[in-house]
Amino acid sequence: MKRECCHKAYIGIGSNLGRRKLNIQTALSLLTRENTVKLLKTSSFYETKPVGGPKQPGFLNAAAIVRTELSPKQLLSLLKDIEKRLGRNFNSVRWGPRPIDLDILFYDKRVMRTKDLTVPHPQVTERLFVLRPLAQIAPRYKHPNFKKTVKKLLDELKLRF
Ligand code: A4P
Ligand code: MG
Repeated sequence: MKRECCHKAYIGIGSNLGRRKLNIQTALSLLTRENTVKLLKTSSFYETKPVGGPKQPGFLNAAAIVRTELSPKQLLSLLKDIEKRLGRNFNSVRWGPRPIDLDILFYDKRVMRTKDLTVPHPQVTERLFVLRPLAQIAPRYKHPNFKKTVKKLLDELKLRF
């Protein structure tokens, strides 16, 4: 019998190099080619201005919800693998341009911090380019630290800009 699984992960997606829409679509199809990951929901693609880092092209941002049997660490390793396949240069400057960026925003209600992985993603509450697409697909998800929904975090962040 097929094992019913298990965890829900919320993925933040960004691209500002090359064929951005195609990069995101390819990343999503590579992600779900694994039978350990099932795509539940994908947001629209949002045109956004670069935040931080060097002068760089505009981004396309999106978010996705997946169901997975992978642990957070295994999922991160799969995301890094997909970034590598899409030509991401891991030696470039922090917050620099990239064909694809895949972040674990949330994983169930898990709160964790290791050398390589912090969940929830530490910048979630500060990034309109993350919260807008996420609020489209998971408005009622409650941030496990702040105890506020994604919709509320987005509304509060909008007031600061
Ligand atoms: N890492 C730790 N926690 C996580 C997590 N929850 N998910 C570690 C993914 N990775 C995590 O991350 C660097 C290392 O952080 C990883 O190797 C992993 O071990 P990264 O995603 O490769 O690097 P990054 O994207 O430069 O850093 P970070 O902190 O994810 O920053 P952001 O928030 O992704 O900022 N402007 C617009 N408009 N749109 C964007 O998408 N993105 C950035 C990058 C800057 N400006 C942008 C955008
Ligand atoms: Mg990132």
